[in-house]
Amino acid sequence: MQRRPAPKAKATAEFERTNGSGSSSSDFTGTLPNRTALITGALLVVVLSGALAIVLRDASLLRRDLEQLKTELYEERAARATAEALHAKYAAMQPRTDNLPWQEELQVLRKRREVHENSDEFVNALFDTPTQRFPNGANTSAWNDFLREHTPKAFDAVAEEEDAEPDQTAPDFCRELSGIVITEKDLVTDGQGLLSEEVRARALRSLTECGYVYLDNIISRAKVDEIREAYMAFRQTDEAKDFVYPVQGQQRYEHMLPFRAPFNDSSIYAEPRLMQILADYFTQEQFKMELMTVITSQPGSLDQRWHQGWRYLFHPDERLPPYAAVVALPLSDVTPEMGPTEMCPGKKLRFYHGYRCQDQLRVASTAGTIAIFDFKTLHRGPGNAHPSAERPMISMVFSRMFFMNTEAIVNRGISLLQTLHQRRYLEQFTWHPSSRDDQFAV
Ligand SMILES: O=C(O)CCC(=O)C(=O)O
Repeated sequence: MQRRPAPKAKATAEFERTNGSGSSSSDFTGTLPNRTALITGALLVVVLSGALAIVLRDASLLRRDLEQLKTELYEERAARATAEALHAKYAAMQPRTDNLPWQEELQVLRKRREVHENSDEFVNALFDTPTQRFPNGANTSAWNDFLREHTPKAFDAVAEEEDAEPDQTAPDFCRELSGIVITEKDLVTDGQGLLSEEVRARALRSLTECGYVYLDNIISRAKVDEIREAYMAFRQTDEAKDFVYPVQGQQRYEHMLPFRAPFNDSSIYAEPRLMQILADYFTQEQFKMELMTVITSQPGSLDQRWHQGWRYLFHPDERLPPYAAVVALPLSDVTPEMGPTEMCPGKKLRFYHGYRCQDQLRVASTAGTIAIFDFKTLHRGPGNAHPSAERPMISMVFSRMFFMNTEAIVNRGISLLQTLHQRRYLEQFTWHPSSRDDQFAV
């Protein structure tokens, strides 16, 4: 019986022939397609592996790009959501009020001055004394008269007496309540809402010569209570973080107030009697509210450094008419131990950098009483020694239109939102023209 080779043995025999160990050439020719197939297969494997590697690499790059795009999209959406939220807040802000009555009055005076300064009478007078006038010279006598009238007389005395002791420059009435407080009775107005000439003159004298004046209970207690409660609630909110304003000293904090009720109530920032006194102080020129914040000194806070609102505009010895003033309105009764703002009488004449006041004045007051002090007045917030009561106080800076504390806006971490609110407050103090001609009048 013949034995048939097992298939596996045949495959072995064919393999041997293919490798040259067999005897017949016809066998060799018969194995060629298998060899090509193998080479082709190998090549195919190489090509496919290469292609696969490229595909995998591209896929990985695409995945990376996709992740990056997702991140960018996420960031873009987050930025847009923030911008939309800010915009919604801005859009929800109340619009400006129309021109307030006292602005109209100032505008009438301004127009009258313009007409006068464009008149032949005025222009001719300029050339009456050719040697002293443009283009040959300058006559500053009118300016000197203006300075004499609107800056303290004591300034002259200090300048003339080299050894003069600065503390002696403030007149005695600057330390007496009767000299520096305009009482509730004095604050009663006539039928047209005007203070008496005598009261205005007294307020002006105190501001000019002492550097401060107090308006007793000028804002109602009910209004003060409303603002205080709204402020206490506001400062607990997340939104309040955007309104934090830097303040000197520990255990004090300060917030700007958003332009919305009840904070933007014009019966506070544009109280008509306050506006009259400020207009007198700013020589009937246009002015605005530059900043409105609440400064709170907590129990246990310490004295601030003595300081001024601003050091000087051009030169430490400059003599300037008033250009800015602070209006402080505590939102509670303030006892002496709670630290009412301390003033240094008469220290508005020069810029006493690093000066320490020996002669300070501390006026306790009831809620609703306002203190006005010149921006140059040396002052400080004393520590609050009360065991439990905070002393929150609205602080408003009023200034002539040209003055803007841009450093405070740009460098003190003021958010865009705050500046937008600030702008809304500024708008209230700008006379709004209704015609193109008025818009471009210079
Ligand atoms: O807190 C005060 O009484 C005055 C605060 C003050 O003058 C300031 O922070 O600049």
